Amino acid sequence: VPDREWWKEAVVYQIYPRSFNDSDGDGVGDIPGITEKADYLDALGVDVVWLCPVYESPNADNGYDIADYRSIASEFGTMADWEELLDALHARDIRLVMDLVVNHTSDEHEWFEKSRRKEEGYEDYYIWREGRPAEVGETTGDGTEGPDGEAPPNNWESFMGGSAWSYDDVREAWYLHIFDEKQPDLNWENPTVREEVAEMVNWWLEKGIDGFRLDAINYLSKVPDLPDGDPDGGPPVGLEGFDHGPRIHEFLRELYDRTFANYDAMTVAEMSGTTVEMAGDYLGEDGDGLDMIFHFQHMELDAGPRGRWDPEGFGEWSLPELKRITSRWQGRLGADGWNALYLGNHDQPRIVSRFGDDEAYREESAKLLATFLLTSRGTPFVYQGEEIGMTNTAFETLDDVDDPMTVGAVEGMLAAGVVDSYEEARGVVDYMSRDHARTPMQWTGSDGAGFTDGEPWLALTDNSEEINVAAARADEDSIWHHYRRLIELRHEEEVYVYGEYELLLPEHERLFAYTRTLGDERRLVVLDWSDEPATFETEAVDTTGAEVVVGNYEDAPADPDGAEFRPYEAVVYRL
Ligand code: TEU
Repeated sequence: VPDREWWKEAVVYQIYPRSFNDSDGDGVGDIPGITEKADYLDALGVDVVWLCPVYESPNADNGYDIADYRSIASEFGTMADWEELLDALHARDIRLVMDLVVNHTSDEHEWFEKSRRKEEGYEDYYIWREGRPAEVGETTGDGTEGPDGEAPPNNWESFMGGSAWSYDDVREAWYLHIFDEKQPDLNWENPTVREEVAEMVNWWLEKGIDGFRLDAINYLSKVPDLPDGDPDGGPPVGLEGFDHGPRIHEFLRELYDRTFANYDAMTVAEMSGTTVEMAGDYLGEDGDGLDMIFHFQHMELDAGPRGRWDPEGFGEWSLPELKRITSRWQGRLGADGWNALYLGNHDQPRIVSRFGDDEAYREESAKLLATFLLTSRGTPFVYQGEEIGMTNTAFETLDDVDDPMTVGAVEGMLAAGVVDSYEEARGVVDYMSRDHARTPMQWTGSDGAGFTDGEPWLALTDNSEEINVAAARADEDSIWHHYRRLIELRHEEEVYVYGEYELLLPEHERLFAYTRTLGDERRLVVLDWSDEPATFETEAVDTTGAEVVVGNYEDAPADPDGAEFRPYEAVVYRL
């Protein structure tokens, strides 16, 4: 058994506060709304809540553009409301993990206000540069119009589309923003910035929180001199200039030593572009002290050749490839290092629409995904709504989309002539938009889905009459109860947490099967991850005397060996 830690044994539930529960009828979820649902979280059995940003923000990116790290956005409530939430969760033995967004701030943060005015001590809080002379006919993209004849300092692009630079009229210089223009990147080369961040982190830890999820943290360190990126690189162009940059380990280790090292706090670092080979340098005492990483390899499986927003070639993925990716992480991180397990979050499509079948096999496939998530080795993260099998929605026009990344991607494709109309981009939007995960939580079948008495800030998915928490809790066979049972199982039996993982049938096109072993305890998980039957046959395990622990159909095959599994059937056996 690897070192026991509370966060290894925990199941985390992610809350996107805007869309969780609105207590005051303004159409926006809020903190008292979450507190009202503390018993709900307790009934589901989760151990930790990861709360997406609730800090003061102009909401250019729904709170990921922070104007004040130490205050609560008034639309979400007050600091007193937040303290009440913390108490309500702790009273139920549920811990609270906050979001740490320190690659950038809002342009409305006072640091930026001071920096753009070059106030003493703040000049270098952000990444300011002079423009370069524009070439004849050069287009510089949206939001980058500087003075005549001036182009941005380099060719880097933003994740939100267009140039990663905007011109600031006050300072008369360009600032870097790898996300929205209202999200200027902090200058981590500046030691004062690093001190300020550490102080803020400690301020929250002192308030009694239980950890942080570190947002986009792989981008902190930029290559000195900010050279032009490979025009065919990325997306976005310039990625190699700031992804896992030269001083990233130094910055993270320093932050750890100043903060997390002194608390019993869990950390999970969001890091796209991380391979399992890189993980060791970030994780644990031998690395930068981080506990877990959200890698993105399984999120990239179904993108088109030109990345996430490629309007062509998206949506296809292969099960053997998914097995290769997850098994690499399962195999490497266990005794040393630890996995963060997730299939969806607030930036990704709904998991049942993406990796399952949200029509004919919605119930079965949602339960299969739950089984996979909750019986793999690592700490599972359940995203709000996943536990009732919430689905993707549809975006008829670009006006129906709120997410700046989706909008930026479409506008970028229109500007570059990759598509000629929204219609041509709609396929990838309906498949990939971050807004799928952001539609309000469906609590009941009534108007407003029990989310709000007012007008929801983002349109509900049109299936809340059928898919909602009230209905799911009333039905013992529901997806919700399946999650609840699997979470309970993880709490009761250590083999699901600490057991060794072994993949079976790596090349099988339909079946995903693996064992978990701890001492004499052994479990076999068989998933038919397809809409057709499949026969399980392997020499690798002896299934004599196997007992069904949990399945998603009535009458699971008693002996899996040679048995035919039905579409999206998912069974856990005790061997
Ligand atoms: O997301 C960052 C993120 O997803 C990128 O690091 C990723 O590499 C890119 O989107 C490629 O698809 C986090 C938050 O989760 C997100 O909601 C924010 O918009 C973003 O950071 C900026 O704070």
